[in-house]
Amino acid sequence: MTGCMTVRGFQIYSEKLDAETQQAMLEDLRQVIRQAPMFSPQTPFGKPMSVRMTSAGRVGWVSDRNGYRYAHRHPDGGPWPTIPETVLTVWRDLVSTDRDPDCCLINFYGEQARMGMHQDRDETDFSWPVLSLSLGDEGLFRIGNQTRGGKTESIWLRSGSVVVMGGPARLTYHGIDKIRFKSSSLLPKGGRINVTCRVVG
Ligand code: MD6
Ligand code: FE
Repeated sequence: MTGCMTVRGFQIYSEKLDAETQQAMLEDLRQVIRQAPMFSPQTPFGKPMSVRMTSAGRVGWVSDRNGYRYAHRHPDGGPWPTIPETVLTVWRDLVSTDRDPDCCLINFYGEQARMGMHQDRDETDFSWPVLSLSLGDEGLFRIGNQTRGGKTESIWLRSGSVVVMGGPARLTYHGIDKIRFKSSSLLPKGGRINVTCRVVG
């Protein structure tokens, strides 16, 4: 494991998870996806998002014509699976042993997927950081400011990279500009998985 660097208050651990841990986490996530299939959300404006997603935990993040929110059920009507132990282990190591996250959101990026600049602000409690885990192809992560616009800094997140977004950075704008398709061999068909854990409040 290499050290941690801080960019605009984001703590970035670029090789936090070793190959074995990544593989074990991937198997856990596949189990979650079998129970709660990935879906293609629409923005509140009716535009399809390019990432596919699902969740584990007490609540899951959903988006459709009714807006962005946390829901107690998958859009298909089923319950969300529990958060895998491999994910909780990282949360307990880097964030807290006092409280586990309420939601573990799983995003999948195919070759053309991206995520526009956004704040994570659908939670009611911003005192807890958001923990992000990346698996598979590299993603170009852009970090902005507390308000939309202004200068930004970008960093490639690799398979096994972990980011903690907390404290003054909790409401900083960020996004993924693109992925480097097939830069990793973890996912045989290519693509990138990002897992974010949150206390929703
Ligand atoms: C991604 N990540 O890496 C998108 N959010 O695919 C996020 O939106 C994110 O990395 C909150 C905290 C850390 C993150
Ligand atoms: Fe985010």
